[in-house]
Amino acid sequence: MHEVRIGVIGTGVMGTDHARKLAGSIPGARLTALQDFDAARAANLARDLDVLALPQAEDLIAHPEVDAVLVCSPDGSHAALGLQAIAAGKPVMIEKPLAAERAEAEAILRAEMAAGRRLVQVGYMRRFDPGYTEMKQTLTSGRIGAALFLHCRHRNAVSPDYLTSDLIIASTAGHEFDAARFLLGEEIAAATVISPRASRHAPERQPQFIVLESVSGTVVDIEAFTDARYGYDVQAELVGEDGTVALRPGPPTSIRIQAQDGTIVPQDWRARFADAYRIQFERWISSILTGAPNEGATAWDGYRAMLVIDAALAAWRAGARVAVEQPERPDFYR
Ligand code: ISE
Repeated sequence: MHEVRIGVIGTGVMGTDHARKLAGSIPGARLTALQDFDAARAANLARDLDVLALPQAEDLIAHPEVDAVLVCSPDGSHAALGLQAIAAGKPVMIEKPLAAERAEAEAILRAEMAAGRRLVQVGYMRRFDPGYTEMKQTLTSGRIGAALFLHCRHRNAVSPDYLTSDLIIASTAGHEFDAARFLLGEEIAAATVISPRASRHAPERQPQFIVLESVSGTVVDIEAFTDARYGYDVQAELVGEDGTVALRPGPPTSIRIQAQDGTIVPQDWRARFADAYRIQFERWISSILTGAPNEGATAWDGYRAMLVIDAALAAWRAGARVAVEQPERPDFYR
């Protein structure tokens, strides 16, 4: 195989952005098909990109011109589509989260192990962001000593009405849970959550402040604030015994204008993580072509992130510290 023919399920904001990337600029990738529950939306994009628009997700997964599947449909459909792709023996990248329910995630693990090869990658794209990658390398090199604190901030400019206080933990902060596991290279042992007052700009939901403890004793604090107005702002700082390493997400230029000196803040994640998404696809395609594994989140990583989400939700509801379940990692995922 010298190219991978990709079908994208879900042509909303992320699916459209991904489809455009896969249609043009990823070596070895060829976009061949799209599907969305809104058939007209899929057909419009398909016409624009000169690819097939298929009526049902099942048709796309089974289509002979689709070698690999990208799932960008609503969260509730992720697991069922992932299972269908595994049954068809096709590699599948599932936008986060892996599944909406824990039992569904466990069904994916079982199906993938029964298939006998790694077919699933979860779209936790920060693992490919040059900043996060360098932070991890710095920690691993030993230069800053053992990690004591990881400070994370996740701010969105605006958010949709359906985003509730619990979804800020389950969906928004899910990225931070995976990033913490990735950066620290270990599991999360416990979660505690404190919620400040709601912002007057979004009175129906509360921002969240989540404290995680890693198994070896690093404390991770996460501010998840989805109505920050001024822009999309993701920050992280690792504090070690001998020094710190932090993201520097700013653009390469600064602007002085009308008595102000500063940089432009992106309005959403597509611009901020454009490199991460591109590298994620490049590595995914090359690992399908060569069979070599990559740094991407496996189904196991997606499952472990869900266990942290479950503990954080329970901690929030109970107003107490909740331990994260620690199932044993199957050999298949070692
Ligand atoms: C959104 O749901 C995402 O999936 C993005 O990747 C994330 O960075 C953003 O903050 C979320 O709201």
